[in-house]
Amino acid sequence: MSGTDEAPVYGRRTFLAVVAGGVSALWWGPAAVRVGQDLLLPVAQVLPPGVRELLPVGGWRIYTISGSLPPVDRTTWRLRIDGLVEQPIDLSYADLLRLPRAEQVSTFHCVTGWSVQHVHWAGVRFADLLALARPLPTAHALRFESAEQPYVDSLTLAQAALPDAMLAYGMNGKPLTRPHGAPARVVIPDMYGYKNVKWVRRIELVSEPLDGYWEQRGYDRDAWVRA
Ligand SMILES: Nc1nc2c(c(=O)[nH]1)N[C@H]1C(S)=C(S)[C@@H](COP(=O)(O)O)O[C@H]1N2
Ligand SMILES: [Mo]
Repeated sequence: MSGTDEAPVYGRRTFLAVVAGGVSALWWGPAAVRVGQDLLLPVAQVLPPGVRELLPVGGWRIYTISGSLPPVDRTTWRLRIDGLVEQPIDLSYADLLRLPRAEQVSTFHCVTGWSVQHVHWAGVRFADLLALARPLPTAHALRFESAEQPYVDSLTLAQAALPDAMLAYGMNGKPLTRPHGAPARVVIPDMYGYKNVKWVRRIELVSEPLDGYWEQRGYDRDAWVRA
């Protein structure tokens, strides 16, 4: 089941629910819009243009599923890369910084309708990260596990190889902050925010992609940002 497949459900009834009480949750709440089930609705699809324009653009909203931020200690933090690999590894934060540094400026889109333009990210391309562990031929996807349980998501190896996908440890010239997922988070600007797992502590190589936290709640596994 996917949110878009169920488009009729997000008709007038949904719009009224959003307008009647959902808008403040949508702006400030961790789980965005709730309509009966736990669904983070694509607001652009739900709201008529006049209301859509009222949505804030240009500012981050900090999302958690637990309502609290995982503790961050860069001196003890480890990133585990395991699963279908020749060599499972544990990287320290210093190890991560020693890998080839990639930088990019990209736009971040949440499926609920807000975006942040010109975000400057610094981090490591997945190819450089995975080269250390050497994925087996049977590995076709990455499963990202957050320190915030049970938040997980996955990308195919091909998606992770996109030129602007990375594991980011820096944002706008500073180390990634705790609310944004320190020490490291997934960045994949071509997909909606929910694929951009924060507080990543484990990357498991798996044979096929699997449903992440929001996908188990109805969102598309391939979360390509609509033009
Ligand atoms: N661990 C974790 N990662 C997460 C989320 C979350 O709730 N927990 N929310 C996702 C969603 S829906 C979005 S839009 C972005 C928001 O990133 P930000 O909190 O840095 O603004 O984080 C994504 N990664
Ligand atoms: Mo989101």
